[in-house]
Amino acid sequence: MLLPTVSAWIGIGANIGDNPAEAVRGAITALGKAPHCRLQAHSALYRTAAIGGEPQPDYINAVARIETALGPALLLETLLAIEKQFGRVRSTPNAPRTLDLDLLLFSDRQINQHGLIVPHPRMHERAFVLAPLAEIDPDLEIPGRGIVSTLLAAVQDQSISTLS
Ligand code: PH2
Ligand code: MG
Ligand code: MG
Repeated sequence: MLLPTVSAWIGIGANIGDNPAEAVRGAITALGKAPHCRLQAHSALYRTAAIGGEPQPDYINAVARIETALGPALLLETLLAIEKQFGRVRSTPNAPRTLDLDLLLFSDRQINQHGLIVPHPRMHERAFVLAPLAEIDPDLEIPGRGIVSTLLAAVQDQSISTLS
């Protein structure tokens, strides 16, 4: 049976563990293999200074776009399950993590239910999200916030670089 699908954008981050870049690459692969999900596009990997929390190692960040037949709640469960596979232990907000998968955007929908807020409430001010997102979808509109490439121009002071 053919199910209706939408595009969803996932923010990927890791800054502790044996090899954070491998975790990010593994997460991109895992997203493409998840039930009712297909990988459409992904950015390069970026090295980014950690924002918030205790002093901690730089992050490796990337963004992926998937096509999914899941609703937002089931997609969020899928993301949490992949985080767990990669050894994620939940502690405090902004603590270092082996893998963080954030549901950034779900189609063009604005959602605020059961602890899930979409668009992600801080994505529009974070270069570690906007730069990889601009690589795959520069003209995308973040509902209520603006166009990705315009928002990226406003955060050029945040230091990030692509992984060589
Ligand atoms: N994630 C956070 C907090 N700070 N900083 C960077 N550079 N990259 C992240 O992915 C990140 C962060 C909370 O999830
Ligand atoms: Mg996060
Ligand atoms: Mg998260």
